[in-house]
Amino acid sequence: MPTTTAADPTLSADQLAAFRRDGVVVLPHRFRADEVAVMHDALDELLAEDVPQNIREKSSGVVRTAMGLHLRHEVFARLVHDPRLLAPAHQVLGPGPLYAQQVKVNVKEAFTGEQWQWHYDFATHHHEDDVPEPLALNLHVFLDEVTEFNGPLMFVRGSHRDGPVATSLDTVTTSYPLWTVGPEVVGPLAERGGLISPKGPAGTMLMFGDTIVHASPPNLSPWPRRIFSLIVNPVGNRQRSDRRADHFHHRDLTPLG
Ligand SMILES: O=C(O)CCC(=O)C(=O)O
Repeated sequence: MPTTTAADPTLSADQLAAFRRDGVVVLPHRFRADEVAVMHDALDELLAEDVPQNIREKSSGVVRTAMGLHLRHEVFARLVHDPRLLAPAHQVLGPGPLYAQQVKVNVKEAFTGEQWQWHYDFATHHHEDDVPEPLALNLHVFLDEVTEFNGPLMFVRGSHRDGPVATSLDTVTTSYPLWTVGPEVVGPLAERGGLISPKGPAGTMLMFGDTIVHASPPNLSPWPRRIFSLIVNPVGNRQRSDRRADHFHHRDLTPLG
């Protein structure tokens, strides 16, 4: 059944309150099924490419993350300007210019998709790219139905309000080095706030901030779980180090929208 797209892409007062309270807001039916199908086709083309922007799982060699997508396909070049993604981000960050910091799909293929350890995004943005403040927002769009079986994200509710917590660099567990948060920190935060694991049909959108602690388990199911992710950052909060490749943190600060 076709899904509907809200004419007004701004968040309601309740949705904004949920974002501020929990650190993540879930927006079902944000993109229509036909739009998601077009993204799927574009992604299939990109996943077939043998390029450094396609980062592969350590064990199986299948693509784990396909990056730099707005520079690789017109479908994603258009998507990063979509008001359904950007309007909620501007509600939180204000009207100032935002740039596309990172544009990717986390693939998590059936049977082989590996875990993402507990982390929050700002630890990487700060340690690797010298981003000054935890202002960036991560805007997800489910390209497949996300269920309890195919490796959904888990968020520690309210952990964004504790500010950046302690991290350490893990270069061993998966093919994607991450500044991770240890069990001694996650445990008490999760006991206090609980976990949220957003599920829903393809076309669902999530928005979460730079300091919320999150993770996802492996996908042992027979169903893939592909999620588009656009990280936006205010131009005034741009990176001060370019030591990572462009697809990890784009240098083009042209405002979106
Ligand atoms: O795709 C996942 O399961 C994890 C994604 C994630 O941690 C992120 O986008 O920051």
